Amino acid sequence: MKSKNLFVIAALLFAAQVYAADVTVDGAWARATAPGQANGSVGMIITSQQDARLIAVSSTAAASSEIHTMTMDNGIMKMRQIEDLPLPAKQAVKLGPGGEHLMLMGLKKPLKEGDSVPLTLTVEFADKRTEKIQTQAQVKSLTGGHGHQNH
Ligand SMILES: [Cu+2]
Repeated sequence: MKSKNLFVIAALLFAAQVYAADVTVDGAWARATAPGQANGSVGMIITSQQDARLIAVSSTAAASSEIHTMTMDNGIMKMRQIEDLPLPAKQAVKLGPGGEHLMLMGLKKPLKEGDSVPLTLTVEFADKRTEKIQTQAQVKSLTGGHGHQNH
């Protein structure tokens, strides 16, 4: 009886790993913030093996997290929240400055180079099944310490 239970657990773990491989997140990073800066932006590369959408993001480092896109408005780049982000099958979707990105709203403390920020992404597949993916964003300073941060 005991070994049968173990087998069931092993089978469940195996199934969980198969699902987890549906979506991979690579190179998640967050931009270091200046003191007093309330929000931080996050980039990464998401690859889903089947058609899916990123529908939510959360982080314990911020009061709330949003999916953003950049649009041109009278020649000025503006950020706008979007409800979801399509993840076409087997396509690497790159998030980062200048395009779609994730936004940490209401940071609990400034993001410092070398820190890592925990993130939970929620992805919904075409069959309505959802999956949560945990990742850590490495905080990087893109400006070489000059502090030109206009995000
Ligand atoms: Cu943004």
